[in-house]
Amino acid sequence: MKSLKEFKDEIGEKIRNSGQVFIVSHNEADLDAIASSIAMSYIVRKLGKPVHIILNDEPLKIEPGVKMVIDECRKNISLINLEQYRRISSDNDLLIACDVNKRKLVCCGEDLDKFKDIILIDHHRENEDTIKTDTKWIQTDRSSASEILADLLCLFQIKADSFLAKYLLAGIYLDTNKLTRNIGNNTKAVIERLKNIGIDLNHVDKYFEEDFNSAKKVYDLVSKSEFYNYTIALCAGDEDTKYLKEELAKAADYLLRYKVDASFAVGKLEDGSIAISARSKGDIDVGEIMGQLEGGGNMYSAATRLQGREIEDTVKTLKKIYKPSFQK
Ligand SMILES: [Mn+2]
Repeated sequence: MKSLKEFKDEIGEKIRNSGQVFIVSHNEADLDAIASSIAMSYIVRKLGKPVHIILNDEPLKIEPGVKMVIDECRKNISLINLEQYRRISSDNDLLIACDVNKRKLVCCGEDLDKFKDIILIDHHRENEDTIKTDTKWIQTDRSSASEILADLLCLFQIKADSFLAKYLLAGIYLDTNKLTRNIGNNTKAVIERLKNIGIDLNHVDKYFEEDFNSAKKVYDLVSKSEFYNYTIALCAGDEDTKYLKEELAKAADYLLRYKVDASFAVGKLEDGSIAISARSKGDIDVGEIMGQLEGGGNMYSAATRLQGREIEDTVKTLKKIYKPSFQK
């Protein structure tokens, strides 16, 4: 397997040889998505290339923490939507996908053939929908894309400024349930390095401030939880309540504080599809379970979204899938 240093050299060359560089992350960007994308844009800029982050989420639906980050850095970073990308695209464009590797999760999934080359940097497992490219760094034992980007910045000898350090720390906070799970030695080292930049940790917390009504929805959902086989917590919303994806993620995160190995939160999204957020302490592979339900992720954190189903039959299917073979 190649080293991160070799990967760094490889992408450095591809960036230098491209006309302009576009960075994309998964739809409905979260803090890890936006932080890793911004970090990548610092690298491209250092190599002297024009760089744009494509973010095609509906402005009103962007979650508050991500919106704060965007508002803070809008002056320094070019954020464009899909339509704007299509207007300026040319033959020698490079695409870098951060915190995502699946075609159906990026807004430019239909445009992938237009890029001369594509680079993937992610911490989610690959599957048959993974974007085809030879240039990828996918490390599922890393807490977050932000952690990987923090290491890449070092290799490119770029010192994060206090803004970028805050964003990366926020990305790591998000994907580790505020530093309570999925923290390896490398994660700890990265966190130390970022903290040493002298950032105000209270400000990182600000990105996580919750809207009361949303928090109440999360706790109401959590209160519906049932515990199965003593090791699994599952909560499911009713057919009439619409949740945001992050609300389901928060409910699943919350449930891990109990004596369980894994947790699932099932609920209906605004568009009528059913989403599941799954979390694990490491003994149950939730990435594999979500993989069987058209979704994905990794051992600790995974999710899916299903069309044309009801809550009840989704829960039934889910219960059939998590059986002891996943308990490693
Ligand atoms: Mn992530």
